[in-house]
Amino acid sequence: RATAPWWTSAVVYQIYPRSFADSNGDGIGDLAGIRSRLDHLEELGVDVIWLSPIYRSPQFDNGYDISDYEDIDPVFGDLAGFDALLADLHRRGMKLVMDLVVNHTSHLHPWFIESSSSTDNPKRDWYWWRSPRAGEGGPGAPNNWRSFFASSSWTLDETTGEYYLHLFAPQQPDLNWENREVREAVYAMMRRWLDRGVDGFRMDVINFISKDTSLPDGPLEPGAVGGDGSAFYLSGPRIHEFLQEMHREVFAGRDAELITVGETPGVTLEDGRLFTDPARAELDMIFQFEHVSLDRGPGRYEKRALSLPALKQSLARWQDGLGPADDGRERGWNSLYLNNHDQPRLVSRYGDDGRFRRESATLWATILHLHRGTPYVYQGEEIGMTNTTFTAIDDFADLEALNHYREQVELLGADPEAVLEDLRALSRDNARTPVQWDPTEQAGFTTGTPWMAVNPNRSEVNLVDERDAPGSVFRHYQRLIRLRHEDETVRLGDFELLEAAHPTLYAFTRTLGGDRLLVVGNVSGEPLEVPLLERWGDAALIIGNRDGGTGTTLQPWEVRVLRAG
Ligand code: ISL
Ligand code: CA
Repeated sequence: RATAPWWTSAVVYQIYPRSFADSNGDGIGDLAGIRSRLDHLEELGVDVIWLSPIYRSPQFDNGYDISDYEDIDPVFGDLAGFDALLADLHRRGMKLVMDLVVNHTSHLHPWFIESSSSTDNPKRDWYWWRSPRAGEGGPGAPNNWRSFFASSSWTLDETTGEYYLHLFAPQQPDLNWENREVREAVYAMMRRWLDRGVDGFRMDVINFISKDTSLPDGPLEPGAVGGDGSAFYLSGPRIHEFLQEMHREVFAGRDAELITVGETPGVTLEDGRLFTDPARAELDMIFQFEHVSLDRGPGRYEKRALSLPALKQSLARWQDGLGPADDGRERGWNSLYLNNHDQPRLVSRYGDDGRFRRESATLWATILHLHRGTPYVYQGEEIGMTNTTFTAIDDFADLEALNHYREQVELLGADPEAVLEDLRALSRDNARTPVQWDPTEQAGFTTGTPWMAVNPNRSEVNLVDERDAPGSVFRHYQRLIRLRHEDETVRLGDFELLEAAHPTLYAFTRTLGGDRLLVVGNVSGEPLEVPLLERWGDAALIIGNRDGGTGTTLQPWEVRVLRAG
């Protein structure tokens, strides 16, 4: 276990550059803004910074639609500014991970422009082109797949009269990974970024890159537009072959210092193991989505009450499934997250963002960081930022939200107010409001007009006030990060869930050799009697979030981490 990779004790911090810090007053966060806030990241104590995409992009999906992989978008800065940021981070002992979006490009990438120019263009096969299919109302899309961000996964290109595939927006055509030249171009681009000094990649929807080439219709879902094609592209036929090839071509010989994390929506535990088993040389770890799907219906924005037992048991199953074998050999590794740029704020979603904001934010942070895996902190999470206030549809910026609203209201005749209500709870825009650095009008994010309105609660929720308040969320994250660095049991101890069916108690142990930690959290706004604490009477409190922290009663949203005496 002494040989466990460096990232088993690391904490990653995700920056969504657009909303982090704006240096030039145009209202959009940028690289120079990030450079001006490195003291904060260093003080927090994180090891790795993951930057959401900063490459050249027309920004239909805030950079997840790349038109030039080799350059920085002018809205964020330039390559010299990037090199300066990278050097600053390295000087401070932090690593930098780039977002890698290679399931699709922008429709304005030269590859796609060439590919669409004629049916015999040499790059025609770099994307998924198909001729129209005969149907009742005349020729139409080649299959029935619905897209994540639009009704159909297919858009007709007038120039050649064929359709191209896009699992996301029409401005995000899918690359054809069956084509060897595509794969080689991607690997060469990745090598150039590594040569430039970056320390790894977070790979966007990487489990979607291999598709069943016959592209069959998917099952129809009640209430949804189109069919569900996921069975034909989730962990598709050649996915493991492609990732092993990428590993050989890009990472072999230098992977010990790097970190790779795959974003893998819809991944099963079985596939998760295949992706992260070190013996297979694919990825270091993955983001799975099971735990963040439990409070949603089958529809993307259908809010459902969360069952705590379901959440605990789900995470525990992944702890076990990607945990060490009986002989101690690592079989995989978990990424630990509750927030990112696609998820609503955790304190609003799983806690109480009113009266118990600090308590519930620190409770969830403690529970997550005490699991086995690599924790990810999303910007603003470390100060307990909350969901924002959306009055009307114009307050949303995300194309996923806007397209959903249009589809529901205009196409399906849904009640606009009901659709807005769903978006308020689950929209990705909740995560994308500017970081609240201070209590001033634009929260210290910009001197201009921010691209997205600052959350109106900036005068109560901001870094300046958070740093030194009693029960500070920021100070709590600092302590949790330090704990992971220093404590071998937090890093590598075996995980065991206790009281799996209890509706409001979150309890588990971590055990390494003779050392044992107990984590108990009260996931409710009422005091909770916890009889199992009687057996831990002489244990030492390692970290907690409420004064007192003794006895067998947990206060509302109280969490304790105890070390057996
Ligand atoms: O955000 C979602 C709802 O949970 C998902 O539908 C999301 O689109 C999916 O997880 C893929 O996300 C990634 O790829 C998208 C991009 O818009 C997201 O920001 C990115 O994280 C397309 O590149
Ligand atoms: Ca700017």
